[in-house]
Amino acid sequence: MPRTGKPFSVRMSNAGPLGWISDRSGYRYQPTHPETDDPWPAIPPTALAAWDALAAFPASPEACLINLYAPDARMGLHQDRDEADFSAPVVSLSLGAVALFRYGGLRRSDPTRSVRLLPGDALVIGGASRLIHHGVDRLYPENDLPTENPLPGFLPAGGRCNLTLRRVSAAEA
Ligand SMILES: O=C(O)CCC(=O)C(=O)O
Ligand SMILES: [Mn+2]
Repeated sequence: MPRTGKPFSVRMSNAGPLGWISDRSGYRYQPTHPETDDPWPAIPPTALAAWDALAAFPASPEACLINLYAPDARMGLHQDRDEADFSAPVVSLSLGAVALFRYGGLRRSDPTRSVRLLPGDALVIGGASRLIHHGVDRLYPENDLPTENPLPGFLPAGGRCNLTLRRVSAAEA
């Protein structure tokens, strides 16, 4: 986390030309992994296909943030605003355990609602809602959905993986 250097409860990595990273000095997008300096791997074709089907945006995503939730991980209320172009949506894809997703308005103090995100759900955060506050309050690791672990060896039992596809730079005029 910026300033404190404390770890997030969610583990993160990226795919695509740019990846979102956070460290003591703040949040930013960069083309390489901060520890290995290697480029991020390519965005998986299935994720690109989801973007093409759902984003209604003429350019490809530049970043795919990979969030890995242990059963007790959560993500505090925040806005996705480190991107230069808010005309593109954020497309979010959920795998693994059910999550309680909270979303509100453009102001942090706006009232919020919650919805359960199931494995296979896609959520588009765009248009007038592109900058809404949102977060994940909890997982339901013992949910009774008849799903197998989609990422055995990678996703812990009862864990969740969320991918967010994003445009980072402003589209060329
Ligand atoms: O895990 C989720 O559903 C939300 C992830 C998120 O808001 C983010 O990565 O910015
Ligand atoms: Mn977010």
